[in-house]
Amino acid sequence: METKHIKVEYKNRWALVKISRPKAMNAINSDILDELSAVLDQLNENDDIRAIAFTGEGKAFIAGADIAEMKDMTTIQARDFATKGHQTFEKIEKSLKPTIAAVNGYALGGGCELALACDIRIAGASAQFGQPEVCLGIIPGFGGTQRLTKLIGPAKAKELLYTSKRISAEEALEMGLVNHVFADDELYDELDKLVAEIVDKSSVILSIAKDAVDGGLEKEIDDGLKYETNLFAMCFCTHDQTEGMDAFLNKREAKFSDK
Ligand code: CO8
Repeated sequence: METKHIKVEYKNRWALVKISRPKAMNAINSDILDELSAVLDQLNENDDIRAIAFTGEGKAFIAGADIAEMKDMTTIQARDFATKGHQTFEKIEKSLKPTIAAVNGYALGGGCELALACDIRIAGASAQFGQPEVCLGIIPGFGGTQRLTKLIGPAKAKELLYTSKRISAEEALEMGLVNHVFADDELYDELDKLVAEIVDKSSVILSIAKDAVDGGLEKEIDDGLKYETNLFAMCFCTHDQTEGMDAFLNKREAKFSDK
């Protein structure tokens, strides 16, 4: 599929999705959402791709949704735009593959929200995060009020929303918004290293682990533990459980077949 603003780099068993509209700081418009959605469908169905990472072209990760496109929206158009954003970001959140945001610059509004839909976030030292929507007379519409709150708690999320302030990568690290901060020129090497540690595992077992964590977030602890128990038991109907344990006991490298 031809895409104008989404570039996909195929790496060794994983894909790097680059949002590429640098003249507008990679601001997300409807066309970008359509392209991203189609690219995610392809990657999610591709068995050779075992993890998906996201980054931005130039000095921004994504500086938010396109303000010029939103300015004159009707209520219905705004609802449709937000719904399209949710449907697209859910393809990231609910992907069976691990997802990683490599935040290389501004991750504001919808950009921060795209990073929040990923499993893991890493950032370059000069990256900046924020939810500046109230300055524009709106609130986050691509999941920011929900996912940010779950990740860093309601008090910190509200402070970011109410003040609209931009925070540094180091502050984001302290808040638990990102997993790691690296020097800007080391971000992609560190991404390579991180993904390499993930893609050599069994993709079927990784998807079960992701399901256990995400499914448990919605549950009380007792129900969450039952959910984990069932998923744990399900691992024992996979070939990769037999292979992983046999490899350990015979002191050899496991060769997972994703079955
Ligand atoms: N939308 C449209 N254009 C943008 C955006 C954006 N979000 N961000 C930057 N641009 C454009 C600028 O207008 C400018 O265009 P031009 O060259 O034609 O004048 C170009 O990108 C370069 O930007 P700047 O000159 O401003 O570059 P600076 O380096 O001075 O500043 C910033 C970079 C700090 C990133 C600054 O551009 C900025 O503050 N951008 C806006 C950030 C923002 O408010 N983001 C939140 C947007 S709202 C949102 O994301 C809501 C999501 C949910 C929507 C739900 C649907 C209803």
